[in-house]
Amino acid sequence: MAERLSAEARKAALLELLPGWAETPGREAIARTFVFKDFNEAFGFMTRAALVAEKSDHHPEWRNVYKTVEVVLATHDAGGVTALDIALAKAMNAISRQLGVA
Ligand code: H2B
Repeated sequence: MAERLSAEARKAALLELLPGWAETPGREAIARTFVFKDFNEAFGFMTRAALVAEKSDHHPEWRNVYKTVEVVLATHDAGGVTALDIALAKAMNAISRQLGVA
């Protein structure tokens, strides 16, 4: 199983995920809100991210309202943030950039 990152390791990893990702207050998790052009792009992002998530057997907590997608990443089996969350966050950043989000 992936190792839960220490607070220091989490902070260091977050620096590589800028802009956008931050610690979730009161919980060992990281979060980012993506805002797209419209629902079509938001759902396109979710579709592509879902394929990455399923392939790696690591799944996001997320919520979509129209063109906004709120994502929280944590490794439930480990009770915190692991390299799996950092990898999924990086993949989501890359997908969002391809869709024109900074
Ligand atoms: N996703 C996330 N975010 N955390 C997990 O601990 C997790 C998961 N565990 N997806 C996986 C599925 C596990 O339940 C299966 C059995 O591999």
